[in-house]
Amino acid sequence: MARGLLIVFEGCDRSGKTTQSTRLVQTLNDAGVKAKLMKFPDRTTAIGTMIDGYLQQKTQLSDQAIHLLFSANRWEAMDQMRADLESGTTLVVDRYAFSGAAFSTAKRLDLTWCKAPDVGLAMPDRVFFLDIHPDDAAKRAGFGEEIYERREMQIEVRAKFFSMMDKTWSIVDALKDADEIHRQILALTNRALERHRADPAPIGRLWT
Ligand code: Z5A
Ligand code: MG
Repeated sequence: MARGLLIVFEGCDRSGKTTQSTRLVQTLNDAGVKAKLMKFPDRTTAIGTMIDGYLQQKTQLSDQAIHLLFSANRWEAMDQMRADLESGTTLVVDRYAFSGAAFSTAKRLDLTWCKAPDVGLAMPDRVFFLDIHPDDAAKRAGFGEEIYERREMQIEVRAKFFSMMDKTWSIVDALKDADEIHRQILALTNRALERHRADPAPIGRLWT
């Protein structure tokens, strides 16, 4: 049996990652493809509770400490993620290590330092970048509630994401209608699944 694919959604605040990752899992499951939705930060764990307090500006942490907590929050999920992938489940993940590097380097931490704790995580097979200008995102519900939801920060983060892209990334116009975005992402996902079935590759290791 082929392993599952690791599909990641990245993008700035309010770009539609949760909307689109949820829809993708639903459609894949409906089509008989075993798929599971995941999200980082996972605020339900002990580490995730600390991250949530920081994001909601209830607690303070140094830039380095919060960066390492975000990474630890991924590592605590990694054994289960690898087991799911190996057993044929496709994982659809709402934010991943690229968010870690983009947000922390936007705060002027060094890129090599930022990547180091995430080196060796399972490597995404596809990354969908939902692209929206922060001025458009600000018009959507809920913008501005958490610590990084400021225009200047989001503009900086968006540029950092662009600097990290490689051939596994697809840029998707997040201003389009949600149905149209879903169709585009589904087509790209189905193509990746077909290619993987024809020519399966082992799970890669991120940034190695
Ligand atoms: N962070 C970090 O610093 N380091 C890390 O390692 C990680 C994260 C993993 C919390 O992330 C913060 O953690 C985040 C980065 C940092 N800070 N910021 N910014 P999060 O994932 O919990 O939160 P978020 O991604 O920033 O926000 P969000 O609310 O989850 O946004 P979203 O998932 O991209 O969007 P959405 O909920 O699907 O949609 C937002 C609204 O727009 C909603 O009302 C939708 O109905 C609407 N929407 C969605 N699609 C459309 C379209 N196509 N047209 C019109 N309206 C739409
Ligand atoms: Mg979200």
